[in-house]
Amino acid sequence: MIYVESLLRVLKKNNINFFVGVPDSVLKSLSNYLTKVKNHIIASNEGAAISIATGYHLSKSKIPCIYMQNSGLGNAINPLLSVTHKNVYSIPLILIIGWRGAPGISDEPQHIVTGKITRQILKTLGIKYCVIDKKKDLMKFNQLIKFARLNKTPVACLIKNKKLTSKIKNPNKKLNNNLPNKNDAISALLYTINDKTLIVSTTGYTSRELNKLRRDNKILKGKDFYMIGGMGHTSSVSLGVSLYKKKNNIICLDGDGSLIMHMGSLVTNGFYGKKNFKHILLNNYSHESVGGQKTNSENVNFKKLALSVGYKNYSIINNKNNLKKKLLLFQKKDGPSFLEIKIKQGSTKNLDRPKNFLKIKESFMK
Ligand SMILES: Cc1ncc(C[n+]2csc(CCOP(=O)(O)OP(=O)(O)O)c2C)c(N)n1
Repeated sequence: MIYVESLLRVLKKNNINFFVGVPDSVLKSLSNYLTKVKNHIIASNEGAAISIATGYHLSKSKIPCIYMQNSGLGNAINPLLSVTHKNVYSIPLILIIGWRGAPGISDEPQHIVTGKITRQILKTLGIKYCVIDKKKDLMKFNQLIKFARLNKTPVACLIKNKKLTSKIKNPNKKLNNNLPNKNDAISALLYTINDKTLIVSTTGYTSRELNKLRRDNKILKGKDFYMIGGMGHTSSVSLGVSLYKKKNNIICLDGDGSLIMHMGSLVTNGFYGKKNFKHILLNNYSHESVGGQKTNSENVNFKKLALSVGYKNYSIINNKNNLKKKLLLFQKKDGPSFLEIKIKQGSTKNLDRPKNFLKIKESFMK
């Protein structure tokens, strides 16, 4: 086990005290600890995190630290190759990467794909790395930081699942009991859709809740496509489906963290979306699936945002009353439509995960 406190001590010793990243379940104790730290930014996506860190280096001449899940390397690759690389601007960065799907550790198929090649990706990017499994690995990490400083280049450490912990416990969250939770909202939705409804649901607990509710209640109306990966791309997949399935209502079931990750997609949805495009945002102001860290969505006026990029209407649900009625009404409106449902945190315990992806895809396509 590694304590966040020990990891941060190594960084502090090297005069590193600026942090930016995207939350991840493997690094949950790190990002939760950092909420108490002054120089800490939660970025919309991992490419933005690398870029904010680059800007920090340009202004302070100091080395920043970036944290992310290995699936976020996909978002980070562009600035890592075309801006910070040794042969381009040569920017020293310290990456802390949560290693989902590390070989030998059981994980979900989508994580196993990325986990298997994570070291290869880093090698291809020319990024030296170490794996931190035990306390003594922190010495290697320390050496790498010195290498980054000397050679003005990004370096990384990989941390496997359940290896990082902290002495500080997370505070209990205050819940607004007037709001529905994710389960309330999704089950109400399932009782209002028709046979032709196609739901595309976002990464994390939303897809898992939807999958479980379908199974437990044997709801056969409509079909789902679970975005178990590709965080932030749910509305784009929905748009793609909606353009050529004009007789079906397409419901994009999004999260605030996911929507913000690739918010530019809203512009495309607003421009190209047709009557059947229905975007539902389950807004709990947090990355609940990976530990409840802030998404900063409380600063977003989704009404102004959606209407300004071409959505035809915006509706809001901010209490538990008449959920089904409101959801039915929303689905009757001609889109592209946007519905914000304010929800409280709190998901069903021990949620299992969608399995058999090929069957899910085939059933959706039928
Ligand atoms: C590119 C990428 N970065 C990070 C993650 C880790 N991750 C999985 S779910 C999730 C949180 C999603 O937040 P939100 O959309 O608000 O939904 P909630 O968890 O609150 O239901 C994160 C950060 C990921 N899967 N992919």
